[in-house]
Amino acid sequence: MRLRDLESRMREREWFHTLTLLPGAWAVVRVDGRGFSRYTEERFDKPFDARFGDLMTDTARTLLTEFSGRYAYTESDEISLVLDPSFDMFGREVEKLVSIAAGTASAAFTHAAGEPVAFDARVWMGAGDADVVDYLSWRQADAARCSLNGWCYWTLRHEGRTARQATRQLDRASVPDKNELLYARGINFNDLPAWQRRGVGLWWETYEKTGHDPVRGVDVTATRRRVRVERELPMKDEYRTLVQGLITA
Ligand SMILES: Nc1nc2c(ncn2[C@@H]2O[C@H](COP(=O)(O)OP(=O)(O)O)[C@@H](O)[C@H]2O)c(=O)[nH]1
Ligand SMILES: [Mg+2]
Repeated sequence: MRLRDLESRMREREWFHTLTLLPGAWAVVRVDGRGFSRYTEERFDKPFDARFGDLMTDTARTLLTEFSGRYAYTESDEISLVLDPSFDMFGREVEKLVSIAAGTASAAFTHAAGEPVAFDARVWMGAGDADVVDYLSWRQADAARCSLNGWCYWTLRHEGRTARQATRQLDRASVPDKNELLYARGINFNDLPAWQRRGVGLWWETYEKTGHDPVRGVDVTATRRRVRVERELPMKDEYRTLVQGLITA
């Protein structure tokens, strides 16, 4: 068999290689920590741990930077990275995008935590900016739901309930019931830190940097960009307005 034939026959079986993001579509890559329920169990405070939150935020910052993303959002053990329609790294190949996103997140978190962890990655595509706003609202609603649930679950566990008892009690509870459960124990859910209830958003902002030009002997200002990390995100319609502005800017 000629080597050239073998080469092309083998290349053909890299079947998914031709799969690309739809031209002109918005995309979101979402990475999620693999087996983080077990990983976080003995290492971090339940339900929320500021150091864990910082590790996720730093990982989100790395993704935003490496992929020149438009916006990144993190809650719990997941990060959503918004890529605008003109994104053109790796020829928009899906295999490259998901593998490098998962690899980058895994490396960044592992490096900062000093212990190996892995993230998976998936791609979501949006037809327009309204779709992206819906996507981001969806993830923020998930953050709120998981946060309330997590607080209730760990409050019950810390009181001595078993995992099964706590889960069973919460299965039957409505959202007002859950708020009440916490309130009766002196916890006002709405007063808990915003990053725990609403997640954390990261985006690029520009700022003026003043420096001195020693040759001309004058002060000069230059426009630079940096990552803004917002731990006090608004919610619902206000959040939709914020992200709408960020992605259409
Ligand atoms: N201790 C702790 N755990 C967290 C924190 N944030 C997220 N987690 C846990 O991360 C897990 C994420 O859920 P999920 O992705 O469904 O579980 P997985 O499949 O085991 O990764 C949940 O069990 C959360 O309790 C945190 O701040 N502290
Ligand atoms: Mg996970």
